[in-house]
Amino acid sequence: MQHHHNNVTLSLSRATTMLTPLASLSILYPKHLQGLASIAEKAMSYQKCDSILIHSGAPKLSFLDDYHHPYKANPHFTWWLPITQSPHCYLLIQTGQKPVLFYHLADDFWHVPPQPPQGFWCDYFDIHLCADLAQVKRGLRQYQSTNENRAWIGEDIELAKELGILQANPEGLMHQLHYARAVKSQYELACLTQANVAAFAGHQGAKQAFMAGKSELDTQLAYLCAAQQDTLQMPYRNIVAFGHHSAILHYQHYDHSPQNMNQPQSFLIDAGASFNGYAADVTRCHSRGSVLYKELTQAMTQAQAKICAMAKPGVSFVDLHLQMHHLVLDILMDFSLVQGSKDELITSHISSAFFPHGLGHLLGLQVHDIGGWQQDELGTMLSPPKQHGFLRCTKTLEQNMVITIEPGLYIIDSLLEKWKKSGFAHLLNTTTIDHLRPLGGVRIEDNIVVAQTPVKLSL
Ligand SMILES: [Mn+2]
Repeated sequence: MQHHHNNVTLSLSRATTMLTPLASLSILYPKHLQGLASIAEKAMSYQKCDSILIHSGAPKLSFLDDYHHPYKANPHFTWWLPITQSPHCYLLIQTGQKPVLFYHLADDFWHVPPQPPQGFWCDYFDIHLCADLAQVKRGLRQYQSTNENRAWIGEDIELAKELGILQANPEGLMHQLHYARAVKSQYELACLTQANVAAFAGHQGAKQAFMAGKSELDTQLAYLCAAQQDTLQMPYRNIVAFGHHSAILHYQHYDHSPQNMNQPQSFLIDAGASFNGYAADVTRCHSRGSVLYKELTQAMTQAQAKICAMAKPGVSFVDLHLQMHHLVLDILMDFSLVQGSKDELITSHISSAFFPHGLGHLLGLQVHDIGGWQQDELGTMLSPPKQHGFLRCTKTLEQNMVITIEPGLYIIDSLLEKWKKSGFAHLLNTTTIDHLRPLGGVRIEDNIVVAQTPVKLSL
């Protein structure tokens, strides 16, 4: 097999200059808040409302149980405030007024009660401490804006009604806000950077554990230990996949059987971390004893880096996805996983059988940040091309959007079986495919800030 190992010169800057000390968050925050205020005012004037009440959310009970599902804060709430673990809070946003926080301080001897609010953000809010809904209702009456002209942002619509608010998550308002959320403030970039610092530590710990022969479960535990975050702080369930498991896109188990150190082994880890509600989402591949997997990982890493360097303002994410398919096809040919003329390989869309998911997505307060298909503030949606239905982002990139770039190449038998029935079976080289199968697949994922010189947040 002949592989390309030519060094690509990348105009991709490292995030090191952005590794802001935590103290600088307090310096960046006021400007972030100013930005949010003008976004909210514009959205309110569009919606013809004069205030928004944002609910933090609340944990949900398990069926027939007195145990709650893990609490996940409303991202619209954490957009304003770095409060991720205090449910039952309300945030009142009014045109031209200081934002008001109704902070839930319950008398609860079962749990560690939320602490009275403290931190760099406190000065920017009127804070009311509330033990129950009645106190929130009383508190709301002190403000000029009224329920008729108030919009609610939150999951619990019954609660909105109970508070007398009829406009729950109005579409026009939500479109405005979701469109704006794609472009990050400097404060948000600093939070995303910090999330990536924790994720990097985790990835290093996991790599060590894998190399030492630990199981998937022990490798996951090593990740958490090194990242110093617990499972509930993970923005999604980490994928820790050895061997053929790495070809299962959302592999959801942690096998506890130890590795056979006499066999070549591959390892795909898609694992993140969080900071102030912001998520890191990073995938790396490692291997022991397999030249094939190592070279495939190198080839995919180089191709992925080329695409990362193209994440500039004005570029269509769909184009990046399609360009990546060309690079995947080149790799498939280099590694003799496919055969036949390039023209026929292109027409057959064979790269989709090996790279069946999207190139990436918006990243922020949600791992898959909302609004990936949204083209304007009014909510015009653009679906991905028919062949590429799983693409989560069809936007034209703008300065300071944050995206993931995560191409993959896998041996997925169910897809190859379908392929064989398509009339293009002769394009597959089953010998090499059989060779790669036990090693699963490769995915490389980084977090990129869109800019003239794109910035890589993942380390
Ligand atoms: Mn991702």
